[in-house]
Amino acid sequence: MIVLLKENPNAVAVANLKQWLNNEGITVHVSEGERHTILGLVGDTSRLDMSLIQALEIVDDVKRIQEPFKNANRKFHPQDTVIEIGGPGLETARIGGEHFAVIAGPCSVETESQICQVAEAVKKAGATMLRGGAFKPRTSPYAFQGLGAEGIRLLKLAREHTGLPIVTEVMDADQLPLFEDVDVIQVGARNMQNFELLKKLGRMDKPVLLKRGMSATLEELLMSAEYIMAGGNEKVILCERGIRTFETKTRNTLDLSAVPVLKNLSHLPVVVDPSHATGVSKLVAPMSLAATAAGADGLIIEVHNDPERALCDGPQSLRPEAFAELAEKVRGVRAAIRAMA
Ligand SMILES: [Mn+2]
Repeated sequence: MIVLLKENPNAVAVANLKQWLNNEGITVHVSEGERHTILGLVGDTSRLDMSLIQALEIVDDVKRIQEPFKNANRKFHPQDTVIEIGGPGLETARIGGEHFAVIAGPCSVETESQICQVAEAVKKAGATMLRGGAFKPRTSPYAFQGLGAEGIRLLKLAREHTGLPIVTEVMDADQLPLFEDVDVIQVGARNMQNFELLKKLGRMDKPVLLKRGMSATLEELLMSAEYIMAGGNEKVILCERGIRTFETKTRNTLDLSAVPVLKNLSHLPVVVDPSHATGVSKLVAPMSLAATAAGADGLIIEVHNDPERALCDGPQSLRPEAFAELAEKVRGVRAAIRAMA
């Protein structure tokens, strides 16, 4: 971090600032120019509040050289993080590094036969985890809100049948006791900056799939990951799910450049959600293949056995047959990329 001081700053105030920084464990290098003095801050500046320094009378400008996130930063952890999901009696799913995860299932859990049928079908097609919403954050309060605790019970039943680890979304910290036995807890786009929830997840020993908020920058997404990691939980999976732009032909705009940008900045695995990004089932396959080629560590795809009658997100859901075809092509893209490496 670099602090540019105003001309002729008050010497006592400068000394106080240097003393305060030293107390924070920061070494200060001073370089005096003809008119301006620059302080170079060396050490872990991720815990410093830039705005506090900026607000000082003697300070003209503050610039960060290093990103404000530390735990999620690749600079301090060059190797890709590999997260292992599953446990006794379950298939082991790995994500990150060489491991690619395919997470598939319906937008919401509706009935026992629905979730079990979809689970069997996606497993057969090569999915490594089962997704399904029990608590649904819907835009309208009059839309189907999910089965709640019963939905989680049905997901566990489908897990028992197939051995697939389950991924489902928490909407409120009060619901967390119900998620004790869930394999991956999803934080939805609307909750990406629910910092109290993130802090609680940080104290759990459980993988978290963190979705990017619809108008969040990548740095904000990484800062939210940092909230979880700062509490000691390092098992964070980042998810690009489309951002809000002026385009209306797709539900959101899939920001594919997020994949290489995040992978450069962070060691955490990155998955892409082409279903919510596009909102159109026909666009799911091409964007899944593009995301795979762009270096994603996994995909999360909505699959429904009867999309016309789905209670949520039918228009963007793939039928099991289409999903199986896509899963095969994804393996093809991965093989082609490995062959080029
Ligand atoms: Mn959905």
